[in-house]
Amino acid sequence: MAFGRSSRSTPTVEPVTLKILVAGGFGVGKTTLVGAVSEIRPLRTEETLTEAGRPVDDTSGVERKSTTTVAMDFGRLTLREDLVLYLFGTPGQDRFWFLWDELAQGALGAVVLADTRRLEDCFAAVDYFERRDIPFVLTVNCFDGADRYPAEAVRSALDLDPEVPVLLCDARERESVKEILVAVVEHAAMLGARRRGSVPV
Ligand SMILES: Nc1nc2c(ncn2[C@@H]2O[C@H](COP(=O)(O)OP(=O)(O)O)[C@@H](O)[C@H]2O)c(=O)[nH]1
Ligand SMILES: [Mg+2]
Repeated sequence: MAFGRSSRSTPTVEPVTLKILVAGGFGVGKTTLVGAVSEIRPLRTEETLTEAGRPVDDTSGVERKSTTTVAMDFGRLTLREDLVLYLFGTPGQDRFWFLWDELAQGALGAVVLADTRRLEDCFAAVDYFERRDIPFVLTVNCFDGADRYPAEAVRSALDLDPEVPVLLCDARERESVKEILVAVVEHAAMLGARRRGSVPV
């Protein structure tokens, strides 16, 4: 990008990279959300197993199994020249809970996606982030045909802390998803500043 610029231009800075988790129940739109904003082709674990795993795994005879085991999403979004988000979709299936602690290492914050038709599917994710003090934004993915509820109704149904942002999105829309991710960064920054004592509680 800096190629051909005059020597007077500001030197390109190394961007800050932030890790954000995308959690929620199975089928709530995690893969869709990551795919909607990612600048890189979303990496799915199917591909990891078949491509990266090829030299070590002898998959002969179990090809079908190796491509259906786990679904985890990975994506990247440059919010600004100096700020890049890496998105990690947490596995929705209960049997992959053991991966969450690895994924959560170094995460700035999280998006918990919810579908108001099956709100209980996000309880586990909400609990997980609350217990570990990982900042999160509760995001209702507005499926066609699902009733709309005011944010406060969702907050009270989930018994969320008053300061947890409750937002609506369409996981298929890039701009909608971007707003959610910006909200996660801002919420985490606010909590971080408060923990450091630089803003009044
Ligand atoms: N109408 C609608 N469909 C959606 C939306 N988000 C996801 N879907 C669909 O819901 C299904 C499950 O989404 P997916 O992203 O695979 O869920 P995941 O299991 O959380 O990764 C897919 O068929 C999506 O196309 C949305 O915002 N609106
Ligand atoms: Mg998925």
